[in-house]
Amino acid sequence: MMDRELFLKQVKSNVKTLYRRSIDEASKQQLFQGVSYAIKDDIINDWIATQEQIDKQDAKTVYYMSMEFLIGRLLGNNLVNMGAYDDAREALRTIGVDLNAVEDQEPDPALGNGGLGRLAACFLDSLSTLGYPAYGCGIRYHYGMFKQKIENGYQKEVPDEWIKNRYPFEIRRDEYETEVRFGGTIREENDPKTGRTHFVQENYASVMAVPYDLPVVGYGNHVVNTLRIWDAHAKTEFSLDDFDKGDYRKAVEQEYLARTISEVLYPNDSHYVGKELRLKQQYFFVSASLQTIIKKYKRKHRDLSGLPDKVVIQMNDTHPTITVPELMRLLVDEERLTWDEAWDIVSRTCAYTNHTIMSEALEKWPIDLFEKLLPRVYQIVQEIDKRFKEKIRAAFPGDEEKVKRMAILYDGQVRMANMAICASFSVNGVARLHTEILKKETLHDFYDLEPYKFNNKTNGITQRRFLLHGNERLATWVSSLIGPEWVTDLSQMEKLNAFVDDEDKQKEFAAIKRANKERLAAYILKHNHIEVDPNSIFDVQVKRLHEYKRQLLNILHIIYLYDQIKRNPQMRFIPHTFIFGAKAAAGYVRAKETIKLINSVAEVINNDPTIGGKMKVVFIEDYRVSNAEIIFAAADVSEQISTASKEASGTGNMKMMLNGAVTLGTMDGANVEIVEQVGEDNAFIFGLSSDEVINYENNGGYDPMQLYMSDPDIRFVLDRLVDGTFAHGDTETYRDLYQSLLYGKEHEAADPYFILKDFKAYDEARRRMREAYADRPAWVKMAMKQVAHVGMFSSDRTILEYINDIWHVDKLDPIEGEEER
Ligand code: NBG
Repeated sequence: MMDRELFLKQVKSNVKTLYRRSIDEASKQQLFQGVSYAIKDDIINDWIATQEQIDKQDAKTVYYMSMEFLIGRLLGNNLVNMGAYDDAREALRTIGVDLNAVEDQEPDPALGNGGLGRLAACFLDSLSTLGYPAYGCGIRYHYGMFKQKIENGYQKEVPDEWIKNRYPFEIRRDEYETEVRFGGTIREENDPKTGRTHFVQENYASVMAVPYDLPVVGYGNHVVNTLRIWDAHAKTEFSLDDFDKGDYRKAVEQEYLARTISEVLYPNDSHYVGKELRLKQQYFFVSASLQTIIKKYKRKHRDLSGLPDKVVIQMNDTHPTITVPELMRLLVDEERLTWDEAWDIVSRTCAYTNHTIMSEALEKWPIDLFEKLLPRVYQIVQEIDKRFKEKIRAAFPGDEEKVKRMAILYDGQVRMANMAICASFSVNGVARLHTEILKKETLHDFYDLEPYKFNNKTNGITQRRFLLHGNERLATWVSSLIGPEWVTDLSQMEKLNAFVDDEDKQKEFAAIKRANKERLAAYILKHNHIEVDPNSIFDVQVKRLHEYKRQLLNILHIIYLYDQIKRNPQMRFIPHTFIFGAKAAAGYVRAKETIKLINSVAEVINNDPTIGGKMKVVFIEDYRVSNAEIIFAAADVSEQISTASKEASGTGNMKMMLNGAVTLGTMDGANVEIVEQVGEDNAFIFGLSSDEVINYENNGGYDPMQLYMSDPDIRFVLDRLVDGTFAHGDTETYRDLYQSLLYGKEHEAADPYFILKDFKAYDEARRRMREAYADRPAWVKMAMKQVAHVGMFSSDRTILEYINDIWHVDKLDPIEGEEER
């Protein structure tokens, strides 16, 4: 319970000391800062208590290494988890301040692209809520994910300077500043103590890594873990020393390095770009984190062989895989362990999560670049590679093809996934189907060699943000029926099954959805100036824009439906609002063309008086965590239509389900498990199976041109791309999309994501969905069942599986709150 008087007093005093203003004079931003500092005070007390407890228990700790943490706004989330949201809102109301408006002042810390980064944030929330000691380790990008503006239908990227107004929840920890070294040369010298050769890096450029800590507040348990993000600083201001010695170039270089490393997040999702700066970012945050981990361990322990009992490092995709050789380097070069001693530690400490089978996302660094930037680390990679090849040869004598496929160094490249698997004691996929594909296809050789490493951890999401905070109406209603336990135990939701046939409850549920649809309609009216009908079906596809996610299939089908309505004005058709939200990587041309197409189709349809408002198409600008919460709460239909086998898991699918949206999708990623939970009758499934897709990919046999020739509907839709209908008469705007579906390119098959192949099945599924929606009570019941069966998709469940199967860390003893302390 919060002392409201005291809270208001603090807010007032903060505004006064920070800005020399009274509450009445304060701007909204100043109020946001004042309120945030007021609750930060409480957070810090719990934060200190938690860290003391970890220390006292000498508890084994999880280090979640990730280049991305898409945490989203913290004020509301922290208040919710501290159980202080209602009190804060009421207190502020008494002085005429609306908490929602204050929350809206917070920049959305977008230190991630999409699912992978958001998953990391959900995991931290669950770790704190479940009471396990953990650190998130990442980068303090000065510019996070860009802000998206739509101009003339095209995406425009605008820099997102999230720390411009100072970010109230972070704390700079100068005392943990750490040096990270790049480049230079390696000198070998004899170590008289051990008689072994010792390696010394010289003439390097160094950067200082300065950590900023963000609190990760657990729900109702006073546990506060740390998200530590590293910022790069120049070693000395412009080093006069070097300047005097005539090493002007190096001094400039170090200064430049420091300014660029933590500057900006690469805006690619499931698609890697082999830029040198990205490798620098990876080494930068990994080296700084590892150095601190070892220092911390050594405060209590002398024998490094015990490290795996106190530390477990989870590598979030291959991005932090440099952990493997860097930890070897620290143990061998700095701590003077033998290779075998060091390898034993590394391979009992590191675990790896794979998040995609898409080949363009697999990181491979050119050897020359790698060696030049990290000369000593490269020597270590060579040794790891050599020993790994010996191991493969011993297991599969004579199979040199296998050795080539599995090697870490091959064809002038360092293959990061191979190194991650070779060194990790655990390799996991993120949904059952995904893990099976890894074992059978993508990573089959590795599975053959060490099957015991492989395991599945189906993703999850935090219900604290995506229901309790994002959909207050539904959250309150659920608690009134089954009590509040679902907040920390989502399996409780199954109790809702007792109410799905209750007509009164159905009505209440429908009214809540309706109110949330009105909230989204208001948002759309304000931001898009489009009026949408809350009685219409809200059919939603929000996620990163990627060809494999097939937003193109969705919009092509909308073109088809639009034509149907125009041709048959009397056709019975429930008003339908198609809602998109998606950012495209800045350099991803085809993704950007798709955004333009969606906006152009929207413009034509929304302004066509002849269809009587039966259809509306809305592209929500700048899709991000904060507006996602509003969108999920209002969704009727959850579009999860990726080409089967391509979406490793998906997590938007779970967030929609949690908010009572029905899945319309392919048997891909976690959709498979969603359908299993909710039952086939309560989802609309269509399209090729992953086996069929993989079979076509391996053996050929799919010819989109033949579909185009034989199916008039498909031909009709495709021709609209190049007849100017959606481009003010211009026939070239969408030529590339058209070509990609029918002809492909030199190294690219035509329609590689099987859009035309699945078109008819998609049409059929959408028809079934519309018919189901027409039966209102049946639909509401189906929507209620989504919530009732969402239990397993909490990230709490996922984290408990990581703990039991991979991490083996113990829960902290209870942390006492301020009153008890
Ligand atoms: C993404 C997958 C998603 C998955 C998230 C989180 C990458 C590399 N992968 O399907 O595409 O839900 O990871 O696991 O971003």
